[in-house]
Amino acid sequence: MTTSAPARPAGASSRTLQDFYGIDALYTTEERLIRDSVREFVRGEILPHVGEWWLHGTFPEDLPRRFGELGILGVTLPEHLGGAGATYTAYGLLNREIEYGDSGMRSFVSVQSSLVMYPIHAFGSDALQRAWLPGLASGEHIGCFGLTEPDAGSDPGNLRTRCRRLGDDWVITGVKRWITSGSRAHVAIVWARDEDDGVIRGFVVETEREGFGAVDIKTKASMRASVTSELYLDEVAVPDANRLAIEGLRGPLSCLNQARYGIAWGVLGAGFACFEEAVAYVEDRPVFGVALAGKQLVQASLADMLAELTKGSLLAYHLGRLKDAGMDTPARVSLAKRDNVRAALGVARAARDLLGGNGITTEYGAIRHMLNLETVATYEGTDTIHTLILGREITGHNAF
Ligand code: TGC
Ligand code: FAD
Repeated sequence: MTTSAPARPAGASSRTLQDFYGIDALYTTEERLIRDSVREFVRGEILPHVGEWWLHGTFPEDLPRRFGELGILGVTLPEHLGGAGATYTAYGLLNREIEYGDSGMRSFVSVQSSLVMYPIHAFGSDALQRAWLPGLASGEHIGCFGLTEPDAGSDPGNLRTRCRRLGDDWVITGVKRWITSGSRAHVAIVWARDEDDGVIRGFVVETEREGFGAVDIKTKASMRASVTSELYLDEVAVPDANRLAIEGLRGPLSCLNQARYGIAWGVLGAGFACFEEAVAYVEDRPVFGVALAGKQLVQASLADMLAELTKGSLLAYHLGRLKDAGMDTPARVSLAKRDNVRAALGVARAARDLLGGNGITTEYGAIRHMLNLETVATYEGTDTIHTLILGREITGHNAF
């Protein structure tokens, strides 16, 4: 009698695990096409290099134009302004695919699309839209969004950057900190307080203007493949035509709704990348004479990861459809941003653990994603801020 080794058990495919509840069938053909083209780009052009970029703190300078060629910058905007007139669900899907590669790459897309193109489209004059949107869509121009300051982060209502009217111009002075793409930007959306009436106003500021400077923050242990800068504005004069037609904190906060929505999708990509890496690793890693995958506690960890990511995917999908129908409230967006970041961060930490010592190297993605997600949990409203937004929604009491 001959004996042969038992057939290796076949687990579910990564395609099945990424779509455990069959959401794929609910996307339109166009949404699937956008998703698949971004998926191919990320797997072919980003994943092979991103570990090195991250380790060396390098942002791939050709990426903005490559994203522009893919047609994904400002994808929800009308075609005549460089967009694709795509749904917000498509925008969510492409964020998820990009963040499967790296949160820093997704950050670039979020800022360009949600925090720069969105306010120019929503609050800018026709002339500002024509001047900036096509170049931002093609990646020829890069934008940044300056809200946070050294002493005003979670509480942007306390920002100190000031503006004053001088004839046909406005003169802006102040410091912005933690600004994604800051030193690469051709244009900055800057939020400042009017010295006369205390109103917060937004401006489209060309970064070549006299008095504008940007210095990169080099000591990051997170988001290392993304550019983060401090902006200095020293009596920068811009024409009144560059002022956005929105007043008060609701101006910048309405931009944040767009970006937070994208993040709620994006982090699922990072989570799935870590989950798939862990599933593959435990299959091949022997411990105590058997594959790690055969251990009950390991399976429990994987089951928790799948459950969290599947629930997050359902949340993102439904929020996408609500947004496409104009029914996304800020509190709904806060819940999805908060909980999907929590889910992705939990998965990344658990995956890193399952990889043992290998899990601390950038030869694997888990620790890179895990450290990036620490930033994602902080920016666009910290976990605490979103908890307090939900608390206010539930009780009516403002507990900030
Ligand atoms: P509050 O009194 O609540 O509101 C002031 C005015 O704003 C309106 N509003 C909103 N409007 C639109 N969307 C929202 N989500 C809004 N939330 C509030 C509100 O109706 C009111 O309007 P009006 O006309 O009555 O004056 O303001 P508050 O000072 O109590 O602050 C509220 C709080 C804490 C929720 C807000 O300040 C906040 O969200 N803080 C977090 C700050 C934040 O998220 N910063 C992000 C900076 S940008 C960034 O991180 C980019 S990362 C990019 C990347 O790389 O991906
Ligand atoms: P703080 O506001 O000082 O918060 C510190 C701690 O206090 C946090 O734990 C917070 O949750 C907690 N806290 C705050 N308020 C309360 C409260 N009421 N009760 C209990 N706890 C509270 N900003 C931009 O404008 N543009 C950008 O492009 C941008 N990109 C970024 C990129 C990176 C890599 C990073 C790290 C940040 C970026 N930010 C950007 C800034 C980001 O939005 C802020 O860091 C964030 O809003 C938190 O502000 P803070 O860092 O000042 O922290």
